[in-house]
Amino acid sequence: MHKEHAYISLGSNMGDSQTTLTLAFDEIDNLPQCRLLTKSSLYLSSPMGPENQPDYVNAVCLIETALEPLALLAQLQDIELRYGRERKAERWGPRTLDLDILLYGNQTISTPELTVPHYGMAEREFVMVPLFEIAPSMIMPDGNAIALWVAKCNLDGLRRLTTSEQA
Ligand code: PH2
Ligand code: MG
Ligand code: MG
Repeated sequence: MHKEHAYISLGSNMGDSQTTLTLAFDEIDNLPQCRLLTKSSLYLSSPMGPENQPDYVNAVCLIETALEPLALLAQLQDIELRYGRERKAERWGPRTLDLDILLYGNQTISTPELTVPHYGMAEREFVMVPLFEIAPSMIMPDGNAIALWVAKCNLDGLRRLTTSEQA
């Protein structure tokens, strides 16, 4: 069975976000043909987009999977729905759980449903910092070291939750 490595971002700012993300790691590990290899710490993060919404809890994980990208996306969306996700028109609005595929092997995917590498990841400190935590020597799709991408991020609104703070 052919397996690929994929990086997934997790985010939540409605309900008990820390518990949701902790459970979501297990849900991902329990998906068919998926195994969770590494997870980052949880981070508290100021909202990107509309400011009148709660702070987010964000994290990133690495999985090994035999699912094709669109099948993986469907499974992640199924988890989102089971955790109360409602699709709203407002862009970047609050959500109980958001699971995005950041990278899938070294594939470039451009379909109406899915864009990989994730289009906004380079500018998002709440993605790049947890990714750097679990993959500090990764070479990014543009050929640069991940450390260079992180160095370009604004880290002001981001804080790693300490072990005693984590749910
Ligand atoms: N997700 C969004 C919009 N804004 N802001 C932070 N800090 N973290 C997120 O995960 C996030 C966001 C839509 O996906
Ligand atoms: Mg998202
Ligand atoms: Mg999403």
